[in-house]
Amino acid sequence: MTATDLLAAPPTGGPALPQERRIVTPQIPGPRSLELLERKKAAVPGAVSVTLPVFVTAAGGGVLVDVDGNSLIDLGSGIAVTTVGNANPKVTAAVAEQLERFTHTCFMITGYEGYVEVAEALNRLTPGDHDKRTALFNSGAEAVENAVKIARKATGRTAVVAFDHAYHGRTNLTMALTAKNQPYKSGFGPFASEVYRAPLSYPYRDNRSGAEAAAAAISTIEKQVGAENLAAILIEPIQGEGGFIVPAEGFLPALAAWATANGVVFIADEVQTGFGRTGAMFAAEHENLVPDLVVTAKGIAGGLPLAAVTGRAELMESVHAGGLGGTYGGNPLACAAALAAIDEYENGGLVERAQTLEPLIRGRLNAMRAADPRIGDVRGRGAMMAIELVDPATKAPDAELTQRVAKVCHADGVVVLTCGTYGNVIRLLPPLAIGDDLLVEGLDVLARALGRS
Ligand code: PLZ
Repeated sequence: MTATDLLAAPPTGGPALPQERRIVTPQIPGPRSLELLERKKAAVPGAVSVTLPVFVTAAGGGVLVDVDGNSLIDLGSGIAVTTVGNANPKVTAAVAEQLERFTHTCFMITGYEGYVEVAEALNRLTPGDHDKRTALFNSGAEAVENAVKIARKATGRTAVVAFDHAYHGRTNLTMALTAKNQPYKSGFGPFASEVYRAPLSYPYRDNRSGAEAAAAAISTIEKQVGAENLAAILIEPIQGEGGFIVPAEGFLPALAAWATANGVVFIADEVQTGFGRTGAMFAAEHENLVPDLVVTAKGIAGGLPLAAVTGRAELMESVHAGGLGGTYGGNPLACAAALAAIDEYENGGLVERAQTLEPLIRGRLNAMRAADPRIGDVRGRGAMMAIELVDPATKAPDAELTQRVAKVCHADGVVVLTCGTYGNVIRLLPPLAIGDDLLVEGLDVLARALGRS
């Protein structure tokens, strides 16, 4: 099939798409993508930048097919969103069915069952068997903002603590909560007040046990904020954009225990780590953590925009009637998608799939590390794994090498993403619908790319 044939009859997405890496143009991006890139440049501000400027026409399983007919291995899942697989057939069927019935009412005007069902599912699935409530929103950032609103209202306090390397979004409050200046914050201030930052546990760089790192964070909080002023501690159980940093064991439980003892709301931002990604339904489970509030988004609805705050009933009910909401929050199409996706996570073996992928990915990355000391660290959990690239002599972050490796992977038809405060981490977030062979091929391409960079 030529690229023109593919365009004449655009392939449908989902697992029916041939699961292969196929490069049919002399270079990626191919000519049609380049044409679209020119149109993008004239129509969309450069501030909305594109990592790999191919334009997608279909996707599913573990591949993205572009307008030139190239089929790329997807090791990014649109940043941990299409965990159930792109255009997952159960998700598309559920959305199509809902689409025929109604597309919107605004849940604040007239209700519908899908919203309540998603709330019930999240109340059941998030850690802890206490009484819970869930409110739905559109994006991770919006949900984080609402979690902070709820914590402030419930405690009557204003301060919020976030951590080094944190990423929580691009809205005004979440920019303040996000650590990294470029590209997220520079020139966009003034930022929301009453946001404070504490040191994280970063085992590769701080040589601290979880308990030591927690003691340092708690000391910073007590000395610089004061528990009596603190509404919430907000933390990603594994730092996502900040570099896939898995805190040392004991760090998170010690913080949570301190929060509980001091009447501080402990908020887990599971936007990137949630829904099977780390080999548990939620990453907090790896350390038996029961957060007061859990923020979810991304993987929740198989690609449709949906986010949630789930938490202790007494906190969630502390907010006055009408105090939470939004025109589109819990849109019926997104709820239908979420119910199908959640069914896949619960009953489709996807959490187990992430557990199976972990040793496969870790094994390959460790082998790469043994052969190349520029890989300073291999880390992550489940299908959320990464390598940190450094100068082997000094451990200095090597962002240029990271960019080169990513570019070679892209040119070879594998979508990998970078991250990290220092821009020196290559992260892997494959859809859990990817086949082993394709994943291994993608990892081989990554290994070759490193060898050539
Ligand atoms: N919390 C932990 O990872 C989104 C950001 C991509 P939204 N991460 C991807 C980019 O450059 O904008 C994220 C996250 C964590 C919150 C968010 C924000 O989620 O749905 O992008 O608002």
